[in-house]
Formats: sequence, structure tokens, C-alpha cells
Amino acid sequence: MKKICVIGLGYIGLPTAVMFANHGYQVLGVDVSERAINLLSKGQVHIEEPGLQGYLNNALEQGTFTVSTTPEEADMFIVAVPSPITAEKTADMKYIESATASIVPFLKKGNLVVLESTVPPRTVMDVMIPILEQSKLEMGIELFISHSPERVIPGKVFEELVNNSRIIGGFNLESAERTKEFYQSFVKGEFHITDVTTAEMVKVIENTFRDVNIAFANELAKMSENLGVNAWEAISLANHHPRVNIHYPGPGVGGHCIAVDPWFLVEKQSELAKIIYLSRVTNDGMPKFTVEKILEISRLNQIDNPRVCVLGLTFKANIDDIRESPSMDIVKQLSHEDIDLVSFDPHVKENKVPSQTQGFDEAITDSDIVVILTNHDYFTKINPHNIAELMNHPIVLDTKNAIDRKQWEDAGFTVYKLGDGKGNPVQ
Ligand code: SAJ
Repeated sequence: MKKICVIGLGYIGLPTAVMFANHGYQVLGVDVSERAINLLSKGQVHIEEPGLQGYLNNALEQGTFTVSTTPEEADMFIVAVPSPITAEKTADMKYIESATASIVPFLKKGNLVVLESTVPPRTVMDVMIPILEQSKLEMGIELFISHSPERVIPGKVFEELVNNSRIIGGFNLESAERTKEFYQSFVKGEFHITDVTTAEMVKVIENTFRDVNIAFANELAKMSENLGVNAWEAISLANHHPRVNIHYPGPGVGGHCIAVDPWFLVEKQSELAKIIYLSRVTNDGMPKFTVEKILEISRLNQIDNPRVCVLGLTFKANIDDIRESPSMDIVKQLSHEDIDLVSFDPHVKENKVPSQTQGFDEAITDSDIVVILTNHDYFTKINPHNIAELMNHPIVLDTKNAIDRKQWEDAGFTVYKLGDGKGNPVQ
């Protein structure tokens, strides 16, 4: 049985590792976090992802998955570590560098190294190859290297791991073909083979496309409020055109991918990446826009010192991930205002901010304004009649078009929606 060593057991590395362990490979999962390794060795997952526990249980039962804080010899090494940005919005390569260096002592002739992390174009050639050359193996002949970027969406990781098409950028053709051989054990989508730097570019521009498109939607939302138009309706009608696909507005763009990757392009060529830069700034400005809206609503309704109940702390619906979440930014900004703040998220089981509570009723009770920041199913299913009576003032600001305006108005609520100029008194 061939052996795979996966470096980094986060949101991508762990699902990928257990997937291979369920498809005919012996897998060693490596992470620097002792907490993650301890939990996993007891069969417990440290991240929330539908299906993950089942795949892990199965691999552990079959004995095809083990974990450690240090790598071992293997046939293939997968690097799936974070590639965040610094405060100066430049790529922080330290995890890629240390993960690559950590496998060098274990590399043998015929091995394959695959980078899955999203990185600035040229990282494999300029950062990884010089480190891998320390193995004294000849690149592309004795050691094979490729970049096969992960493209799965949190919440649907296992479905997308199997069904999405897969880009493989090889150092040379043989590297790409060897990579395909491993992944085709479970990938049903098409394989597209290219060179490493193009593969890096493809991954980064996919997320940048989404960021630019969301920035466009956010701009439309602000304009729609002034024009007496409901942006959500306008965008969905425009999307009936066969060649239009506008994304949706919201309180900001979060996560460790879309809010990060466009900077990899801006950093390299800021004089050229103008639309990309402006989109980042537009999306990063949405938390402030949302906070100003909340303050304006309390002024309009003449509520001094309002009790504001924020619903949703994760960066998007039905996941537990709060990384780069616009909600966290909004909560932080609100904590500096003259308001009584309470926050709740059914997916975030440990309190992450002082305002957070684990009880929904406790969060809602006596509040003046409820602000929906994440469209968790939990929130879209709220019966407004049940909560109206718990509140001081039944006012709601919906930033994700998560609730039905009429249903909430019938329950006595004053309803504000981000991007909805119709029936929106904030004009
Ligand atoms: N968002 C909007 N409006 C929209 C869509 C999203 O405001 O119309 C916001 C979300 O609320 C969230 C953020 O954007 O805060 C990002 O969410 P997302 O669902 O668009 O993307 P991620 O970050 O979960 O996953 C993306 C995916 N990339 C693309 O769809 C091109 C995924 O396929 C990648 O694998 C992932 O980035 C990654 O790891 O790079």
C-alpha cells in the first residue's frame, strides 16, 4: 500500500487526508498543533465539516490513518498549510517554508511533493524548489513536484473533493501525471493539466473573480438604497440573463481565501491590479457601513443606548469558522459605541468575544435591534412572532436577505435590509 504524508491538518488537509485513507492509501497526518493531534488520535475532529467524523472513524477502524507532529518517509507528501497575509497585506510564506523544510530529511528518489495551499503565483518555483533542492535530488527526474490547489467550499468539502474538476500544475509533465494517479482514486471530476505557475494563478484568480464580483454587488446595494430599489431583487432578475452572474451583497467578505488571495496579486503588481485593489477596499469597508447603518437605525427610532443583538459570528452560513469574519469586525467596532451589545451564534460553541452568549432567548430578550449577519439555517427559520414579544423594540436589520420582510412585518417588526431601498426608511 502506498503511503501519503499530509502536512497540515486544517480545513483542507484533514478532509483530504481522511479521503485518501478511505481510498486505498496509508496516510500519516502531520500537524504542529499538539491539541489537534491529541484529539485526532482519540478519534475526535477539531473542525466542523459534514461527513468528516464518518470518514475519520472509518479510516481509524481500517488502520489506514495515523497522526503525528513530525513527518515520516512516504511516497507522496501533500503540503496543506495556511498561507495568510501579514498586517501589510503581503503573503506570509513562513508556514509553506517550514512545512517544505520539514519534509526534506525524509525525501527519497521517486517521491512526489504536492502543494495544495493557495499561494502567490511563482511560490513553487521561487520558494519551494530552492528548499526541496537541499534534498540533493534532481527536480522533475528524481523528485516530482506539482501544485494541485484545493478548490472546495467549507460546508460541502467532501462533495466537492469528489466532484469538482482538479487543476494539476506540474513542474514537468511526469510530475503532473504522477499527481493525477493519486488523486484519481477518489476524484470524479475532470483533471486539467498545466504548469505550476499557471495552476497557482488559476486558483488565485478564481477567488479574486468572486471578490471583485461581490464588491460590485456591495456597490449596487449601497446605490439601490438611495434609488428606492431592492438590490437583491434587481440582482436576481439580472441573473436571469444567460450571460450575467452577479454575486450578492453582505456585511463583508470573510474566510481565509476570498478576503486574502486577491492581495497576492496586488502585492506583486499594485500598479496594475487596480480593480482588484478597489474591490478589496470596498469589501473590507462593509463592516463599517453595517455599523453605521445600525447606529442610524437607533437614531431614526430614537433609541438611546440601544441593546443590539448580533446574530451570526462565522464568516458564512452553517459553518463554525470565524476566521476573517466580518461579524467579528462588526462586533469589535460596535463594542466601542454607546450600545449594550450581545451576540449569538449556534455554531460557535465557545465564547470568542465578551458580548457572546450561548443562549438564543437570552440574546434576544430585551434587545432593541436584532442584526442578522450570517444566514445560518437556524436564523432563517426563526419565527418572528416568538421573538417579537421578548424584545424591547421589535426592529431587525437583515444584512443577508435571510428573512421574509412580510412575515416579520406581520409579526410587528420594523424591517431594514442592507441593499433594500424599498420600504427601507434609511434613505
Ligand atoms: N459572500 C458574499 N456574497 C456572495 C457570496 C459570498 O458576500 O454572493 C461572502 C460570504 O458571506 C463569505 C465570503 O464571501 O463571507 C466568502 O464565502 P464563499 O462562500 O464565497 O467562499 P469560501 O471562502 O468559503 O470558499 C472559496 C471558494 N472559492 C470560489 O468559490 C471561487 C472555494 O471554492 C475555495 O476552495 C475557497 O475559497 C478556498 O479555499 O480558496
